[in-house]
Amino acid sequence: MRGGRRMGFPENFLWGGATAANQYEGAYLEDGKGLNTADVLTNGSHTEARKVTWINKKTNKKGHAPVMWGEKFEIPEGAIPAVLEDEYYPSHTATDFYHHYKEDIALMAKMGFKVYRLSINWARIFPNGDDEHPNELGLEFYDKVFDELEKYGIEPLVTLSHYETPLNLSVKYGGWVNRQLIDYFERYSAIVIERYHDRVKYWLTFNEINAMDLAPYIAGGVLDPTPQNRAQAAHNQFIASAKVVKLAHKVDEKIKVGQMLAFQPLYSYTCDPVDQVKIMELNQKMLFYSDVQTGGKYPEYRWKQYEREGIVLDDSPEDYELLAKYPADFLSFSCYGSSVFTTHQEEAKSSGNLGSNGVKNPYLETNAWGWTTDPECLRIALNTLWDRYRKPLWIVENGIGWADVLEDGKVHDDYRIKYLKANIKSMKEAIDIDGIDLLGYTMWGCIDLVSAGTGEMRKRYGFVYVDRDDQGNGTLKRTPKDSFYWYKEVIQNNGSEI
Ligand code: BGP
Repeated sequence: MRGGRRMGFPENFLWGGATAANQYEGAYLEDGKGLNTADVLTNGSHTEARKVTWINKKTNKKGHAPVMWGEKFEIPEGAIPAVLEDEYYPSHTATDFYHHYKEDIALMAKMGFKVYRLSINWARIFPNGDDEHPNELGLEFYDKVFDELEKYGIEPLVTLSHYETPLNLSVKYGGWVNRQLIDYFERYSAIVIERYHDRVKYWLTFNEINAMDLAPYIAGGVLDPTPQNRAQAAHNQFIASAKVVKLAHKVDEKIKVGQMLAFQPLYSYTCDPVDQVKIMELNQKMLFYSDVQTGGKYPEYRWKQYEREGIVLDDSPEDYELLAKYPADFLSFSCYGSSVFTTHQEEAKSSGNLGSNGVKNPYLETNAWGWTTDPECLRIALNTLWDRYRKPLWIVENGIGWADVLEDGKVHDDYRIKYLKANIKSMKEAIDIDGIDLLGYTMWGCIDLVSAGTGEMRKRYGFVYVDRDDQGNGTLKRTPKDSFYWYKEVIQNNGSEI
């Protein structure tokens, strides 16, 4: 007998928030931590890209290279990414979770979090990535974090690498393009999974693995991001992921290892079939990553692309056996809004719908960084992924960046509440109308942290305001925003009043 009247979020639905070590912890060299790739990224702005700083040790020449678009990323020969004096690096202090973890976790508990997504900073555990032994002080920090979470009954969801390749692996090996990184990642993962498996059931391997297309340095420390190298780096991360699934299941069969994909619905500006085909191809570009990591197999369209472009992978038959045998247990993703595409740029321009961020959607509002609030995007994302893989899904990032203002000890972020209401309603529909198996929802940047894309502090996502500005000034004092109290109620009534 099927049917009945069970509507709304499942009883054990995992409500919570998400952060990343490099954007939140600070303490960038404390207790033996090494540098990771994010530690040499400068502060940008929404008009100027973030840059990686470099130095040529022989000539002592220093400089900056933009990092977002692979093709433009250029570091002169002989130079290596490095920390420069007289340069401000937002991740070095971030919002200092390292020294505020007790206070912050207490705030999460106050909101009623069931889950907290955090990343382990790989370079805290293996400062150079290829060290012989792990750094015990780094491991002890996460012992304390998990103790604190346990105290409040908050389930951790741990990302093994959230744009956090140890810098040495980038400088010495060229980043993920080198197959040796598979072994180093496996060793690191084994150490933390063995140590924490009793307390951490849910793991993710690489944050937004498809960022390899857009930002190969950020995604994998790749210093020479040719199409060939990006394809190889992605392949190496797939193999590393499969190896981690294998080892995690061996350590503890209760463990679930998920994939993490950056998902964005893409709409056509026109009804020209040419635009629809282009969008289909752009979607293939994004879903290739989940076809392999969650689906367990390279899709034909990708092999055809490699044939056309003359890309040849350094691989082996065992690689493909591993991929097929150890796909991700669940598929998690980030989704902030949607975007629009057309080949008819002139048409969009003449109707006033072409902006600096590309084609604008006249039906949607945007924030100061041009990101849309799309009340349907989560339902669309969830259906697309569910239809394709039929594996449990998890929204691990969603939220709105805003230059919040603290006035008289308060932040009135009604725009954030409005955004979240629309998005939570959309995921509720995916459960109620479409019957999708959704494990949880972790709002991005639940306590203010540094922006990954721009390095700004000004672009805030949190339920909690942190007193810190773009020059690194501020007391780091934490102040709950209006959305803090609102989210607390959402969790309390399990989303039933959205
Ligand atoms: C995702 C990243 C996060 C995060 C978020 C918001 O791509 O996984 O690390 O920061 O986007 O982006 P931004 O910080 O650029 O506003």
